[in-house]
Amino acid sequence: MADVLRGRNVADTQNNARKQGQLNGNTSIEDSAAALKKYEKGLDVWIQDETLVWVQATVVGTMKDGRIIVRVGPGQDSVVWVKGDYPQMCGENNFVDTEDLTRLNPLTEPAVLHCIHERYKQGEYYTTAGITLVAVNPFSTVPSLYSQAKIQLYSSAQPQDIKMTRDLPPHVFAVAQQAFSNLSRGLGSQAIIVSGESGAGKTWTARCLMRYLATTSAGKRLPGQRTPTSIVKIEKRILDSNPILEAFGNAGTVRNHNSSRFGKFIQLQFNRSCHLVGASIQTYLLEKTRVVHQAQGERNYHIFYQLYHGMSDEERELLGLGGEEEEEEYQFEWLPTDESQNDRIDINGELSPFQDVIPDRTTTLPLVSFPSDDDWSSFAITRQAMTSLGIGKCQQQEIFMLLSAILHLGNILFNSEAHDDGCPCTIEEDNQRCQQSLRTVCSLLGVNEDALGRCLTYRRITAAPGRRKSVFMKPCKPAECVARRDCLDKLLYARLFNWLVDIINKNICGEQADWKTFVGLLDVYGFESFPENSLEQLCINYANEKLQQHFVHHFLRAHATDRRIWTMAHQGMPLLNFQKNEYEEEMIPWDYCHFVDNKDCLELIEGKISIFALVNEECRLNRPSDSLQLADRIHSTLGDSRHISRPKSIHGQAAFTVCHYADRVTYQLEGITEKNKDAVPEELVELITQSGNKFVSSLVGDMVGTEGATSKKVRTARTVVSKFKGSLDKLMHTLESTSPHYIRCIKPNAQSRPGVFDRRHVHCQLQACGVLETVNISRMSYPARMAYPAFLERYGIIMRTAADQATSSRSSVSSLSSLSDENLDTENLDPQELLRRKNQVAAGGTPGTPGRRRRRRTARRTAVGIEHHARQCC
Ligand code: AD9
Ligand code: MG
Repeated sequence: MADVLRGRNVADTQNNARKQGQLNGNTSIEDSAAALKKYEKGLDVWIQDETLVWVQATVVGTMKDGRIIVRVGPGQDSVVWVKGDYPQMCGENNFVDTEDLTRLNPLTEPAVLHCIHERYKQGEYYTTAGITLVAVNPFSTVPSLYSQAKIQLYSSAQPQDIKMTRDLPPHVFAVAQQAFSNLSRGLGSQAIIVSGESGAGKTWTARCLMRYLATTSAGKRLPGQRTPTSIVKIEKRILDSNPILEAFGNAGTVRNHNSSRFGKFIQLQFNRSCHLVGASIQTYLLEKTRVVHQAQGERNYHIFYQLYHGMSDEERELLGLGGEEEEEEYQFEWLPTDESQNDRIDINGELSPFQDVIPDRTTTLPLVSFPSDDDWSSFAITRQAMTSLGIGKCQQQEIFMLLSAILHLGNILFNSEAHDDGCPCTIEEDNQRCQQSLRTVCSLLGVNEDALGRCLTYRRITAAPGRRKSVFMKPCKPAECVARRDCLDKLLYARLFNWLVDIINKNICGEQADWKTFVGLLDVYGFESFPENSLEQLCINYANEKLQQHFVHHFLRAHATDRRIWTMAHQGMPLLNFQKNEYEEEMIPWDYCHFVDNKDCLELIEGKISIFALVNEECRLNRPSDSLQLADRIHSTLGDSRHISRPKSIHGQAAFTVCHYADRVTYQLEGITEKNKDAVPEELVELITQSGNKFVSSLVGDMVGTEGATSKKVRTARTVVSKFKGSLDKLMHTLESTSPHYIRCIKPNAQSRPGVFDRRHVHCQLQACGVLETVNISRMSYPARMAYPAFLERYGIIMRTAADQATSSRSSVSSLSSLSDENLDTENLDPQELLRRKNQVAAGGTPGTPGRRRRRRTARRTAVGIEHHARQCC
């Protein structure tokens, strides 16, 4: 390390200087003049733009008052006056060929955005960003991207030849291969963390990873040796878990026609010979509200539509689904006709309803998404997958009966007029569809009609005056009846989903003795910020904060060579402290790095005195919740944190704003306590337990005596945030034991159209998923290292004498630190030639050819650079 000097580019200096107030409006005239000196006429720069975020411009001149005049576009007359923020240098990057964003020179935010855009235009959807892979969703079928030949290309890289894997073009397979290679080289378990906003391609990517790892591990055998049948079987079962989980856990939303409404972590288990021998699946926070409420233009879970369209007439009769109606409308309240989904842009660019091709799941990777628009064929796939996973015909029938009962429950309505007349609320008697559904629900669930009616319309009150406990039933108001019905429905669906996950796990999980290591695939919801945010968004964004912290720690670990330094970072020390030490040791001039750990924000959400603690406390008090009071308590207790504030725009409303690493989000507190309690009335649990249908009663068997109990302790443990925090802590613990790999999925436009790249939309995502932060840290930590000869080769053109250029010693390079404008061999140069040379230096020579890239990589590993000084001079 002592021999190592590191270089970075001029844009960093500007950025940092600006952050320190040197280049803002308050700068001294001398500083400003010095800064302006760089903006020579003809220099290419990036300037900010409303729509395109950053656009390229050419400097026309500078003014005494610190303004810079630029021209946007080569043939354009328009002259823009740039005030305040200084433009950033363009350099001469070959964007399309830049496979790793950290190689951009200068490495700036506009260059990152532009590079991803240019590559997208050329059909290059994958780009590396340091230790992260950026994957842009093409929203169109690109068969060559996932062909068998591609799999072979990546899997042919021998595990030992880690360099070869790295030199292959960025791809999701490269990440999978890297993880698999690490596993084969005995480097322990691996994890691939896939993140991104809804519709960005996380689930698609996770499916590709699964398919690749399954195929590769099966192919890892001696020539002439056949893969054991047991391994082929387990691979098939593992892959078959996808259609089941997607049918029951995915739904059409306004953002994604196949949106996963739960998070999942799949551990692919490998034995000593690196054969896939099993898997286990952990799911998080299923959106159960969707069963009873779908926002405008959204659908219920796919399985309901599959059931409705996929069954034969006889089967439909048995389930009480009736004949398939010719009309557009479904006969169920909770099965909305998804008109907006029908108008969805097809992946081939034409307007058509759900026209994805069903993936050929036997031989190749899914080229387009599952489920298809054809619910009938999707249902066939789901059924076949169930069979493959050991869910027999009878059990499938029981599942379908339960699903039908859930649909019919939604048709049960309550008589509010009776309540207005002072009578107890009842199930509507005059409504034929309602009465028919009531009968069907009872027969499918195996419960008594009167008992169900009473459970839905009366609530049990337990009073304990003195020592004697008295129980009585109180009629419910119509709204309460509806809430009880919905609660029963959500309970049944969530329990069914968990049951399925358990069954899948039982059938795919390898014996503990058989597997040694695993590759974990994490597909969780990305950061969310809507006009209205509630408990769900708080949990989701909390999970993203956790993952961001994990990422930053891992990233720092990868960058910090000193164990002591890493420990400091791990303990939440701001980056600036430990990097300062490192750079001081090497006598490298230090600019403060403004990146800090997001520990404080996490402490605010999950700490001892935190938002979660206060929301839980509200549940524990078990009193009618008052969101305004809760808001006051949150602000008075936690107001000192710089990560929380009162929302400015929402006057008099119970809300708080959290400043997350990605964005500021305002959360509404209305209804949050009820959501957090997620209480299920005991009477409903008892009703289901007493069901004559064993399958149905078994679903809630474990709830009796625990969830039904009312002791203080149990109530606290059951809250949604406590459960979520618990499962997330476990996940983080597992991730800590692995070597992580990161894939950030990017949605190029909100309309899910192929060929449309909305720069503002992409820029927001790059910010939210931390890509820009990653690039920033890379930049802050001096990623460029050059060998002395390479350094001289590159910067020699600006040195004064030929003798200087010929020397390749360290001292010659060090002498560049005293380089200034006067040393430059400018006098004899034509101004055009000088500008060309400067642009060449800024662009890092002639990038692009693989051979050259490889050479540079080698040079970086061995040696040194101090581009910093040279660049300052140019
Ligand atoms: V959500 O948070 O679950 O709502 P995801 O999982 O990020 O979301 P998903 O993987 O479902 O998004 O991708 C959305 C759609 O984009 C898919 O259904 C495909 O139609 C499309 N997609 C995604 N990735 C690719 C790809 N690499 N090639 C082609 C793709 N199409
Ligand atoms: Mg998904």
